[in-house]
Amino acid sequence: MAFTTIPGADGDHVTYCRVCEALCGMVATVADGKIVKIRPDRDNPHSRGHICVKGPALAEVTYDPDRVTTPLKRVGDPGEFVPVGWDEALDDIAARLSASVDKYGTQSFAMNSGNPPSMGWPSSMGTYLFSRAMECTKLFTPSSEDITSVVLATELIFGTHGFVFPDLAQCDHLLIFGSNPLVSHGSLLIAPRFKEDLVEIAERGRVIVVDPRRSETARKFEHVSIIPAGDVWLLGAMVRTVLAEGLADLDFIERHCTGFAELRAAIDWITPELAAPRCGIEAEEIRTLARDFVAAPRAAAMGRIGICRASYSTLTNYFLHLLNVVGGKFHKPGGVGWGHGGTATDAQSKGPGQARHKRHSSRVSGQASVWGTQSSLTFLEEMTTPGEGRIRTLLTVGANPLLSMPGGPRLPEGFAMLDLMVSVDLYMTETSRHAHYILPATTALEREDINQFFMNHMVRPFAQYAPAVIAPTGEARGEYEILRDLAARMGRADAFGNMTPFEMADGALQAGIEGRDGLSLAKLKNNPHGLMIERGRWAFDFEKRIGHPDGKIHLWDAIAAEEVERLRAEPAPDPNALRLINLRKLRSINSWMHNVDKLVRSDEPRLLINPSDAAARQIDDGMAVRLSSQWGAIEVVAEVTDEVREGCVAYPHGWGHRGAWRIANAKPGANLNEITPATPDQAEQVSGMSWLEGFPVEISAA
Ligand SMILES: Nc1nc2c(c(=O)[nH]1)N[C@H]1C(S)=C(S)[C@@H](COP(=O)(O)OP(=O)(O)OC[C@H]3O[C@@H](n4cnc5c(=O)[nH]c(N)nc54)[C@H](O)[C@@H]3O)O[C@H]1N2
Ligand SMILES: Nc1nc2c(c(=O)[nH]1)N[C@H]1C(S)=C(S)[C@@H](COP(=O)(O)OP(=O)(O)OC[C@H]3O[C@@H](n4cnc5c(=O)[nH]c(N)nc54)[C@H](O)[C@@H]3O)O[C@H]1N2
Ligand code: SF4
Ligand SMILES: [Mo]
Repeated sequence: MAFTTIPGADGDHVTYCRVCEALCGMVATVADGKIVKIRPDRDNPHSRGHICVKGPALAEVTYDPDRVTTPLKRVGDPGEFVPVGWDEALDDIAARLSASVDKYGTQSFAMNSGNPPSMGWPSSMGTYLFSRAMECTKLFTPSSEDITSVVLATELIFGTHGFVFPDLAQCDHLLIFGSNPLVSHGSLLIAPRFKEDLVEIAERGRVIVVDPRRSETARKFEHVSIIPAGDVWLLGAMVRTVLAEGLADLDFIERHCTGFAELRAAIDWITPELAAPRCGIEAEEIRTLARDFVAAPRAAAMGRIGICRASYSTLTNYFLHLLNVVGGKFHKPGGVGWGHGGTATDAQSKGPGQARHKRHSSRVSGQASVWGTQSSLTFLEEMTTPGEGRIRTLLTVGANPLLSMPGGPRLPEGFAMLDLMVSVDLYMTETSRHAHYILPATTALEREDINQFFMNHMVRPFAQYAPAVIAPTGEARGEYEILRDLAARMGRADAFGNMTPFEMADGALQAGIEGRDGLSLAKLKNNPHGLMIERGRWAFDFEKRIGHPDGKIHLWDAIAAEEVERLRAEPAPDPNALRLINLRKLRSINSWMHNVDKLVRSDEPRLLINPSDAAARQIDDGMAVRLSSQWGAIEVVAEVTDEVREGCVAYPHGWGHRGAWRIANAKPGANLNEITPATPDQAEQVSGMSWLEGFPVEISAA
């Protein structure tokens, strides 16, 4: 089959999706200059014909009549804009931003970059380099609702935050804590055919899913139901069982670890009997889970956001790593470990103190930045509290914090105080409608890209370059182009250097792993469906990847010790409390695809509630209910189902639209972040992580 690489030319174009981390291969058919069809790319050796409903829907987003396709300047209240030319917009922004930063210092400038731009290479490089150009010290990202706790826990143990993930290809006993890959398609580990991998693991052995909800993944495999946020107890007691029953891999520990005796002494009190009522799993079952895990020769334990956003999420992730390490599953086939050798990205992540880096504490609450990004819970206070360093200018790039951040609905109080707010986005969203300028970005189908940034956390490494399928709609431009131009107009383009993002990527590809991959940009361009890369995942010397100066894995650490003491003082949970957990659906991605009719037509956000909790509150299926917490109240529709356990309710975020979206605004549903804990004192203090799983809520008939 012949393909064309000329943007907008009629015929078939090979590309890949950038909606989620699976990066599935797709083929887009263009006729009369327009995308008329998107189908899975069966010749993509990585995703091998897998896509989900959201990939093709990128075409609907691209041609959405509600999309912003020309720079907009605000002329009145939020939402009142007129079109302007690029030069006029960029010149005015550059002049105002420069004047403000000259007067108030770079600490008065903040950036908020969101999830979609991080899925692409030029878009993420553009955002990163602009933050460097501006010497930005106030960077807000979704990290504190997503990964900071993993980053910190990984660094405490390994001295590097290079992500550790399971070897799905060879594992035959997989424990999954708080992830639903059948819907999310995975995160911090890339396997577009995740479901197939799990099915094969289950055929060889077992897949066990620990989740308060009988999720799509839990339904298909073995489900262990847990009290929301109970994982710290379960994992602590599992590690303790491994130690107390003499199951630890002493040989590995002797050679590669420090802190074994301290760990043993410090967690001996976390007995399965103590943990059982706190996680809702019988003591004997906890022991069995631990014993079976250690006994399986090729076993791995993985976790994701379900265990990353509770009040002990750093310690939870710490225990998860410990389970793999002391259980003898680290850096071996079928176990867990780093990706395939070292890359430039790894070199940057190596070295203790990177993640813990508390360079930029909030000048108001003192909450520290972790991994270079601020806790979202400090965003509002940094805009509204007077004094030196108050945020006066703000750039958002592909972020919608009004819907995606705890306390988001209150952000307009801060936005109203800004001298300048600029949003680079596809839409006039709940957030960007408050900006002084909206600068229209291209969609993934309108820009060339390369996936090299993701290669190192692929279960099977794979490289692909894709040209743009079509030329940008209207006057839309890529993030890299926009931000480089803006920096140049401010005389700050030095940070962008002389190389294009693709020249940089080419250099990294050619360097490969010790020059062994034999890749280059030219080679990828000649292989449009992408290339699998042969690298022995366990062939490299993992000790070289450990960042601690002593070259050892640290089983014990001062921060972990403090967190264990804090846990010890934790009062027993209120058995009558109703706790909320978050929900992701296949047809939805965070807040931004709800304007695609074919995705949302049959999808409405519902509050899942167990029949016994519903009966106790006289709530029927389909009833409008008031869902409230200490931080706010929203009205939602209940769905009575035993999919969630007693004492647990689930609702998705990213709804309650009030932007300039005709379809999304008309959908029912409320903004979950109206009721999530929203002040800095509610963050997990060591990591700044928001408390999104397992916080107490009340429900009554509306
Ligand atoms: N369709 C779709 N795919 C997506 C996204 C999306 O919005 N829609 N978002 C993307 C993004 S940004 C990310 S970060 C990834 C996330 O990828 P995942 O981490 O796989 O996210 P979820 O699908 O939300 O799965 C989390 C699971 O944790 C469970 N859980 C909640 N609380 C707890 C708890 O206290 N303990 C335990 N053990 N489990 C708990 C939930 O019930 C849920 O089943 O998904 C990505 N993929
Ligand atoms: N309560 C609660 N809150 C959560 C979560 C949760 O589970 N529960 N999940 C958290 C997680 S894991 C994440 S990652 C965040 C997501 O948080 P955000 O990234 O802030 O939110 P998104 O909904 O992904 O919004 C992305 C914005 O980017 C725009 N956009 C889409 N594509 C592009 C593009 O190619 N270029 C540009 N410039 N803009 C684009 C969209 O129009 C939208 O305005 O939400 C977090 N918030
Ligand atoms: S799973 Fe769906 S959203 Fe994710 S990359 Fe593949 S097609 Fe895109
Ligand atoms: Mo995320």
